[in-house]
Amino acid sequence: MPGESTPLDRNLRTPLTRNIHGDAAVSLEAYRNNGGYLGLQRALDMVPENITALVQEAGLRGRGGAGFNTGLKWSFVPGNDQYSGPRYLICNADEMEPGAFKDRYLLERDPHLLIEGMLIAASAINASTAYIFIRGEYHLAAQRLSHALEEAHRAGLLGKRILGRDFSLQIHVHRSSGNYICGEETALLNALEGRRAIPRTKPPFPQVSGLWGKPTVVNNVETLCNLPCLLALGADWYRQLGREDDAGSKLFGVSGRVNNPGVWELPMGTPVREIIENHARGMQPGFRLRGFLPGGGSTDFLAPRHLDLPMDYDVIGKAGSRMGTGTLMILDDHTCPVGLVLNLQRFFARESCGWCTPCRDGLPWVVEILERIEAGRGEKQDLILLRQLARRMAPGTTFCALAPGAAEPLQSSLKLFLSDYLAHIVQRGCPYGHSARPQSE
Ligand code: L3W
Repeated sequence: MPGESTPLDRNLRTPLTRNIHGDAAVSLEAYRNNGGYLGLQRALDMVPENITALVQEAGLRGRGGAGFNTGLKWSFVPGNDQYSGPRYLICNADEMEPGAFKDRYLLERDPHLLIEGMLIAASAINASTAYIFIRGEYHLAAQRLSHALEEAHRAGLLGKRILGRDFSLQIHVHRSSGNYICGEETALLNALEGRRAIPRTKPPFPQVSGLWGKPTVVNNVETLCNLPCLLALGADWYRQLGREDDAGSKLFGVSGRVNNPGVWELPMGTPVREIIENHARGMQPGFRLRGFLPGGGSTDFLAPRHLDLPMDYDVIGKAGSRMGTGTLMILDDHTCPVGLVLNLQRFFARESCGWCTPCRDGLPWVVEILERIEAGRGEKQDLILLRQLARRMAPGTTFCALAPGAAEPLQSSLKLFLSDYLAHIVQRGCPYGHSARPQSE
């Protein structure tokens, strides 16, 4: 039984990956033998409001990209004194941000960590039904999750009267049909209800009116995976894991021309340089770093002068970008920045749900202009047009963050790599020897 779990060590620095030692999924037995389900036991000894207060005090911020305080989000769900109907918990496992591969790591290798995290979150918001909305292409993760859910059911950790308490939870796995927009929380709700996946107006926020109009919390995989150890070891322990203002540890990833691309659990606030040099083992021989996207494809480029910044939500925000998913994409000196931005814009244009004009019409227009520039048919006027289009996709012009996110690498590349754009126009071709084929060819 979980009551027999070994207590967790307060010196633990890697609560997210402590069970992971290879490619295989951690079994329920191995999970329990390493302190699994102690966090749930602690949560079930608390009143729901106190779980929420503890998580808020710990400073856990949403790991999906926005960094909203998790406990604060839960606190908006109406309590039993205000509302007696159903409440829902949804795990957003629709990981599709370009360059992001952190949630898949947790889903495939330690599914019980997520299940325990969901049990804790559900007990805090009084939900008895939960969904894992998982990216359609994540076949192995869905298979391993389903197996882990069966194991948990058989062990009495899911279903009715969990651990003999007045708490029940069913978790359903919903496989997405595979569209980036489904990861936006309100489009996700529409998709789950069987509707067209378009974002809803906020407010009302899902915490008040979500799935089928009922109070709903949508949390990212990594966010939920933070909960078991946070509950077991407390808010003070959790806060001191971070090196700067932000609390906890974080999965940071690196892709690009580095020697060791991958994903690692490190203290929140680890400097960018340390992630790239110590963990990704630096740039490949003959390649120099020209810039990086700190948190996936929908963040602003930062420059080499930003390498000593800590990966901390507010610090990266003040530097003019966002920490987003914490998965860095590196631009090297042999890769055409215009081509890289074009590749990202093609993705965002293709994934637009078509609901808002700046996104539906603006993004294909951006793609057309970038293709022209990359193919050596661009004019200086095109740069003015690109800046105008980026401004028209600013936050507040659309229902969701897709187009504003797409505008970030575009606008920042026009500042940081302007000379590259100009070289394409003046030389009538890509200085890196790339040639952009229109998508239609
Ligand atoms: C109550 C308020 N709740 C905000 C809640 C809201 C949501 C969370 C974050 O986009 C970002 C986006 C992508 N009262 C509230 C409130 N909330 N204000 O807080 O909300 P928000 O609107 O700041 O962000 P969002 O629309 O959820 C998330 C960026 O993440 N991103 C994308 C990642 C993509 C994936 C993926 O593929 N799965 O992770 C990367 O940077 O651009 O900016 O729950 O309800 N006043």
